Amino acid sequence: MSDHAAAQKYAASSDFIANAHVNLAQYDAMYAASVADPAAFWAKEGQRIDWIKPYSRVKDTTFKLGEVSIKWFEDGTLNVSANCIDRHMLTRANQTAIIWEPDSPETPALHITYAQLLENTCRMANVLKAQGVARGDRVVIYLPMIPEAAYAMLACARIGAIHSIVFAGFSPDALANRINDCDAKLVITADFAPRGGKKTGLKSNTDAALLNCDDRVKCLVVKHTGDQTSWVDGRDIDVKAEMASAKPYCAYVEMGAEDPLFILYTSGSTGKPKGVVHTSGGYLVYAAMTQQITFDYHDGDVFWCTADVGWVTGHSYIIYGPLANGATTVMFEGVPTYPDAGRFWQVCAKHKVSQFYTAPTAIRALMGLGPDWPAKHDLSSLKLLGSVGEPINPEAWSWYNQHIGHNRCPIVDTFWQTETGGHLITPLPGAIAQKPGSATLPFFGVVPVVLDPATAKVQDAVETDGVLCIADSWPGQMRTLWGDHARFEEAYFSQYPGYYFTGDGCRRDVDGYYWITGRVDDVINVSGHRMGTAEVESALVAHPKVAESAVVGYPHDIKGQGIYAYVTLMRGEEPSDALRKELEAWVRNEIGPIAKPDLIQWAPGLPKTRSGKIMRRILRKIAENDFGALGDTSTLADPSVVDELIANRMNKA
Ligand code: 6R9
Repeated sequence: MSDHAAAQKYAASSDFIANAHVNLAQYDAMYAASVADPAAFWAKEGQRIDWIKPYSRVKDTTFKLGEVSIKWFEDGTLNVSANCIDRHMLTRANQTAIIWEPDSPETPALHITYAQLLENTCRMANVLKAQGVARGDRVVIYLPMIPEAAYAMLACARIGAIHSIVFAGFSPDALANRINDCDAKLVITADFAPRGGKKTGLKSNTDAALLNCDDRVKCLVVKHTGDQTSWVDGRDIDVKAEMASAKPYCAYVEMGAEDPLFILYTSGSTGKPKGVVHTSGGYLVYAAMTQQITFDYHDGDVFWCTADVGWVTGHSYIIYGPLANGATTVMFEGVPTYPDAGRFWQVCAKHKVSQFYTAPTAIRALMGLGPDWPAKHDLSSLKLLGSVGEPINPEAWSWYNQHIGHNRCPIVDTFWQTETGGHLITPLPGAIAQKPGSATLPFFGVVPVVLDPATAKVQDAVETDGVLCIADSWPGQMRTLWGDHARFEEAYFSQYPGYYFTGDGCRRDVDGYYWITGRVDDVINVSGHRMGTAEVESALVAHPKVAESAVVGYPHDIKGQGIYAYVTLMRGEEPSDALRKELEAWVRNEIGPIAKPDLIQWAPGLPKTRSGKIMRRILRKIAENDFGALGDTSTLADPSVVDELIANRMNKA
């Protein structure tokens, strides 16, 4: 197996460290304090945001099965919208809050100041109020990456309504399920969503969804492209027109720290999606703190998180974290390869982006198109790079480091989840040297433990592997599943009583660094050897002809599980038996004979969610030659790749 401890360490430059919010000595001291006395630590950090009524009770949490309850800053009151906007008005009214970069580079970008953000949010809030939306009501947001998405989120927070964003790439069925599950009063959508030069009809999708929802659900429509859509009088409302005539100010509502801020559905592997609930106070403190410290954000920096707001990463690191800190945050409507494969880098240069945060899948895709694209653009404004969503393989890390960061930007590999609200395990760039592929060490207040999956015993040795659990609560943690607290306890606290179970496997190396090996159900057992599929994938993509790969297990007569690898080749490479042999030998060389794939299928495309996660559940089914019931495929970016993979499956036995 690869030698993690010996992996090369990369530290930030001494200049970077000198200016960083947190250096190593500070990290050590603050981390120790955060776990020795969490209430005292967070009592102080809670002051990062403005409270209407101060809290006196900081932490009231238990992971005890049957009684799981998580409350932070419980008796404090605040308004999240006021924290993200109003409190900056004295000092930053004319500073840009949001830079909106449209799908087409021909369309001018918008620079939305904090003063404009306040006015537009208030107008939107008044439109919602006029439609009868009140504190505690649910509002579903089904919008492209446009400024109205930010206004809608902050308008809900302002009046105490609970938003639930549904990816603009989701199907009418997925939308209807979510509207019904949270019993939303209203859905906010747009006529069309332009992405990569193509337009998706969001309004027509919403029309289809609403056929399966209560007749009372209202529909606010942002006329974004201006193309014609159908219109249901009495139900559909032109938001822009209503905003224009609405009052430009709306008072914010005093909310309890534990009042829900949003529900975000995650694509649970089976059954109906889980409505993850985040509340107001703890979530905002944690999003703000991690945005500032993990990315070492300073006043004047321009922060760009490329996620969609329909993903938790967009919630915490496009909207709530940056705006709570008074930052300038970039919101990008488009895709990395439109109009060409240099778009990300062109946008970085155009807006002088300081911190750039994206997913390994995007990096691998762009890596496959070659280093000439980034080389065309001035990337000298970049100070730090980030990665999120899955383990980043060392080759992608190196490419990112060399061709984007020019070997001078720390890379923060941030491990976290929809459920965790913000980063759990991540290098702090001025404090912790990075090892490519490792999320390194825990954020403040986070107590990771590694358990043996069979015995549930805590692994005390520093160097170990097992399942990753968290021993105590942190303020950004989810509080429940919408309408189903029993399922919440069952899903996260029942496997390993007393702990929050992340669902991920990990290794801890001799330096105490954590290496996330992927979801536990992605661990395969080949002839008695436990192996993270990510490890085999990482070896495959290290081959110069391989662009991407996904590895799953399938039943194997002799080995228990065999290794089934789906491989996407670099553009211009042709599949052949010789190349198949070459890849087998390559993996054997990289990891060892035990990791040699038993079956390799050439995959022109892989089934991915809109957030870029490969849906291994589907690939497992195909590999098992059991593709009758693939389950919910509504969250796939391109469902047609599945048929192609089934047709050319390797395990027809
Ligand atoms: C933020 C987000 C969560 C799952 C998580 C894990 C994987 C995320 C990672 C990572 C390795 C990282 N994951 N970040 N694995 N290294 N830096 O992605 O939330 O969509 O809920 O996914 O993603 O498997 O459990 P979410």
